[in-house]
Amino acid sequence: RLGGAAALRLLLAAHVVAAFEPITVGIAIGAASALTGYLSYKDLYCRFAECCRSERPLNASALKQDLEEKLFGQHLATEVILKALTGFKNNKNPKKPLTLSLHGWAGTGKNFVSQIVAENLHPKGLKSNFVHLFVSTLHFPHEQHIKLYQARNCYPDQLQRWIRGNVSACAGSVFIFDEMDKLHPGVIDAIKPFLDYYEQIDGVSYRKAIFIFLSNAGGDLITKTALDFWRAGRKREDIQLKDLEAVLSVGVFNNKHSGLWHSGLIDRNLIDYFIPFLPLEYRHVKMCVQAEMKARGSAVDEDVVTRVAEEMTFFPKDEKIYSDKGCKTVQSRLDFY
Ligand SMILES: *[C@@H]1O[C@H](CO)[C@@H](O)[C@H](O)[C@H]1NC(C)=O
Ligand SMILES: CC(=O)N[C@H]1CO[C@H](CO)[C@@H](O)[C@@H]1O
Repeated sequence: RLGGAAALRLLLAAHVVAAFEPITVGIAIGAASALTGYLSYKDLYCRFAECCRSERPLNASALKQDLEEKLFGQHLATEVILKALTGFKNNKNPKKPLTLSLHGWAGTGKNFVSQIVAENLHPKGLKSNFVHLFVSTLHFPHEQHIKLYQARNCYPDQLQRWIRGNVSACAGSVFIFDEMDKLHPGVIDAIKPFLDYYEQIDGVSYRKAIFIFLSNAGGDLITKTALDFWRAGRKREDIQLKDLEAVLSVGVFNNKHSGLWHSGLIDRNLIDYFIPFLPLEYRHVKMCVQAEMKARGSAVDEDVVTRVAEEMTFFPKDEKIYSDKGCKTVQSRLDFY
C-alpha cells in the first residue's frame, strides 16, 4: 500500500488526464482507488466526471431550505414543489415521469425555481449534462419556419431523438421547457408520448424523468385571485391551492396561446401538478434586492434596497400592489447603483 502522498499524486494525475481522455481516466482512477483502498471506483470516478445517479435520494431538507431562503412570496409553489419532488423521488416505481406545469407572470420565480429543482437533483444544475433547457423562441421555429426546420430534419424528430438519447444516458434527466405559451402544438405532440403511462417506448423507460413546463398562461387569473384576497382584507398566505387550481386548469385550457391548449396534456391528465406563482408585492421585491446584494458578497444597504424597489412599477393603477415585472429587472437595476 502506498502512502497518502503517492495516492494523492496519482489522483492529481488522474484529474489532469480527466480533462483530456476519458478511457485513460478510468484506468488511472482504477489504479488510484486500488491504492487508496477506501473509495469505491464509482465514488472516485464521479469526482472527476459527472455521474447520473438517478437513484440518489433527494435531500428534502436541503430543497426545503433552498426554496424557503431563496424564493420569495411563493408559499404555494414552495409547498407543492416540495411535496411533488419528495413523493416522486421516494417512489421506487413511478408509473409515469413527473410533469410540473409552472404558471405566473414574468419575474415571479418560475425560472428560478426550475434552477433550484435542477440543482437539487443534479449538483451542476443547469450546467449538468442531465438537465436540458429548451426555450421555445430559441429552439423551436415560428410557424412560418416549420417547413424549413422539418426539411432540415431538426424538428420535431430531432427533439424526440434528443429526449430519447438523454433519457437512455440518464433515467433521471430533467427537461425544462420555457415559454410554453409560445410553443407550437406540434412540439408538444412530439413530447406527449414520453409523458404518458407507458412502461417503455422502444426499450427506453421515461418513468424516472422529470419534465417542467413554464408559461405565463393563467398569470392574469392568478393575479385576479390574489387581488380578490387583498381587496377582501385576507392574507396572501391564506390563498390555498384549491382557490387556484380549478381556475388555473380551466383558464390554461381555454387559452389558445397557452401551448397546452388542446394538446391533450390536460385531458389525458399527463400534467401531475399545476403550480401557480403569485404576483410579487413591494416587500418581496425588496427581499429579492437584499438577496441579490448578499449573493454578490456586498453588505446590504437598505437605502439602495429601497431605491431599487421604488423604481419598479406597480399595478393596479390605484392600489399599486404588485410589481409589473416581479423581480426580473432587479439585477440590472442593482448594477446601476
Ligand atoms: C441534507 O441537507 C442538509 C441541509 O443542507 C444538510 O445539513 C445535510 O447534511 C444533508 N443530508 C445529506 C444526507 O446529505
Ligand atoms: C444523447 C443525446 O441525444 N443527447 C442530447 C441531449 O439533449 C441535448 C439538447 O439539450 C442534445 O444536444 C444532445 O445531443
